[in-house]
Amino acid sequence: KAEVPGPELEDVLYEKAEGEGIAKITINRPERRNAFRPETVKELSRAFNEARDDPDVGVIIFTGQGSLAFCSGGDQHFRGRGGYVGNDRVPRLNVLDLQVQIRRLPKPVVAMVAGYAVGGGHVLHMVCDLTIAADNAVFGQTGPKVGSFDAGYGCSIMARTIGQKKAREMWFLARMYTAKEALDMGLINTVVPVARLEEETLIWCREMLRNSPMALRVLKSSLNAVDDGGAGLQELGGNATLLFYGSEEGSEGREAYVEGRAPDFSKFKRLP
Ligand code: 2NE
Repeated sequence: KAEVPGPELEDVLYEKAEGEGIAKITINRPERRNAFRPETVKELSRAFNEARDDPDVGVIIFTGQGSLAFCSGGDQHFRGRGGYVGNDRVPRLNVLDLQVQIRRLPKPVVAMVAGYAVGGGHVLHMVCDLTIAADNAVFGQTGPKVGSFDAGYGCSIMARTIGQKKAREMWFLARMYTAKEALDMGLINTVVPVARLEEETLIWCREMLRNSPMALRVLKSSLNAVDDGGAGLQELGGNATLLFYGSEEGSEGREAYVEGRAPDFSKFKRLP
């Protein structure tokens, strides 16, 4: 178990494998199939921020407690007019902000799915970089059955991942799909027996951790940029600035300013 600054977490568990570079964030509401309420999402956001800011963390596993569900979406008992209503009585759809946070987090986020990943829970696994599923996993969008939909990333990332026809099928019919079907349509990366889920997820995480963190960071933002428009380019551009600040050429500009002299960029080649 690791600490997340601020009030104690109630709906979420945050753990770090010491010396491994892996953080694990778990939705801990198994009695509701890990459905989220506004407070759950706020806690998830804090945990993801902690994992992002921690230089020892290179990969994040996102999962649900128990083997019956990854996440069953928004907790319908908390749904009001205008969104999900939390302790402050304000209706909100703060899970959309969490999706953006995971999408832009500059480290790989791996969804580890056992049981149901449905509704808003299905969108959460889709915004993760990889999905490792147990053979008991079930995937689907239930929104149209309960008077809801996610017309943001819930549609755009899905269509990009499995294609327009399959995405329309998944949303319009609101069927459930087995792990094998999800694998066949390219919705997830692999399927393993439920007893081996964590072991297999760790193998994938460790393999990524052996690779260059900067390469993974830039690749994630580049894969996002294709679909995320101006925000995607801003994310990719930020990585270019980050790399430039580490270069001699970038440093020359700063040093010249601090030293009160004109910068000398003449020694830096204009590469073809
Ligand atoms: C997930 C599923 C298929 C599981 O079925 P099963 O048979 O394994 O369990 P059961 O008995 O349905 O659920 C166990 C307990 O969890 C609660 C149930 O009400 C039940 O409670 P008790 O009767 O024991 O008291 N539970 C499960 N999911 C819940 C939920 N989402 N909200 C509140 N309570 C929930 C089955 O439970 C199911 O179909 N669940 C509903 C899935 C769903 O429709 N989710 C919302 C989609 S909309 C959404 O997430 C969304 C969006 O569209 C846009 C923005 C933000 C969110």
